[in-house]
Amino acid sequence: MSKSKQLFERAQLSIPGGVNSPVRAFRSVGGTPVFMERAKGAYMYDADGKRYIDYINSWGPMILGHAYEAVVRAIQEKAVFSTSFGAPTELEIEMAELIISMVPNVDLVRMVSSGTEACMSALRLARGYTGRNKFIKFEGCYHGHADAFLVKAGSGLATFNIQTVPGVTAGASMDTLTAPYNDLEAVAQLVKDNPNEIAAIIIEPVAGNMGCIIPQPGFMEGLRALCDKEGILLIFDEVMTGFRLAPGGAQERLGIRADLVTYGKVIGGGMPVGAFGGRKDIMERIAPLGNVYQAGTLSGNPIAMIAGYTMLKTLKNNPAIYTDLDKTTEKLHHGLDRILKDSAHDYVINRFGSMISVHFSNKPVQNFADAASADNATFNRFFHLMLDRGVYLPPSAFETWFLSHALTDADIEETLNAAKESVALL
Ligand code: KE4
Repeated sequence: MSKSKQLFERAQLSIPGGVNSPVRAFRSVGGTPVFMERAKGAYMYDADGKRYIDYINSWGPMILGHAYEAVVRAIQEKAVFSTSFGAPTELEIEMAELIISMVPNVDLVRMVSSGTEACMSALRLARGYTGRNKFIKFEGCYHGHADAFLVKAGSGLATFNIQTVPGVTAGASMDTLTAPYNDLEAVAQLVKDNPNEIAAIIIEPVAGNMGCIIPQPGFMEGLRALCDKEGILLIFDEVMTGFRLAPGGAQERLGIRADLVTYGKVIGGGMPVGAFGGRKDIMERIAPLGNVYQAGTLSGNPIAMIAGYTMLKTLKNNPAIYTDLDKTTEKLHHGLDRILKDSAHDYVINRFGSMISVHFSNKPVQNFADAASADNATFNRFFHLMLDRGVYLPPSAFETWFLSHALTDADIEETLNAAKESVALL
């Protein structure tokens, strides 16, 4: 029996489902989750010592590859001066100033400890600022597990087909309105049906929780115009796209300015960090300046800050990382395209920057319904065939693949060889 199998059996005796986050449990793809022991660069090594080329990268954070020297060293050096003060530090100012220097339209930023906290806080702020209760999210988008967002959400809820979440009360979700991604008309109708009641529209500007779903031309611009016209705040959930698509994230790549932006993943360099920020007049409503309360014991703690600061500084000082990442992802895309084109399978590959996903679908995948109607059983088989060949993909068709700057041409070649063998066996 593999060490992962043994560990998974033992884990289930003390942790619900044996994992600390549902998407890790391989529930939709089947089989035993691989227990990892260490990682370096583009590779992870499981408890049996088997090597995998990593296309999850901790669901986004490890954009520079695992155990990036400068980040590890910075954490080691900082840890000896205490891991948390619960008091303000200069490093938090430096982190905030660095973020503001990299992203458009953020005058003030507040650090938190996860993407969930960032999105939850941004929604509360939008409601407090506008005095309105309702908000619009999109089917298949995932903004963390705060109650109001667990309506037609993506990521693990789509993977496990969880339509309603026990414990989320009608009161908590009654103000959540939903529309299909890329459907501007549906959004306009919701706005028309709820005059002066909608505080915010929150969106993943490039979606990654139903596979990678790309905004169609005019969609984001339409949302921006609608928000301007109706006094609604546009919130970009850049937990995945922030600092991954460009130093300025999706706002930079798409050329659209959101009113509030949330961050996570890359911003912490692998440590628990989230953040939300935006226009001064909005952010000034956050306590202690304003009365929209938000707080956190470990918000801005020195270890998380130095990890995130070191990663963001590296990204800011080496913009070629982004062009490299785009090129590597393009190589992967074109290689997979060549392999799948020669196969009997219908497929669609969606790619934006270093986010990519493969859908076994005979039509474009532009929203959640398209992603859900793809042949995801074939994806699940593809996942295991690739895993057997040492390629670690997200264990769900409702996730995007994340590439790291540590991937070499040889790694891409090895991945494509594994894909060639896997597709032939589908
Ligand atoms: P966290 O609370 O997991 O740090 O962030 C929540 C979140 C918010 N917004 C977006 C766009 C996100 O993708 C996420 C988290 N993403 C999932 C992967 N699809 C995290 C993996 C997990 O749940 O274990």
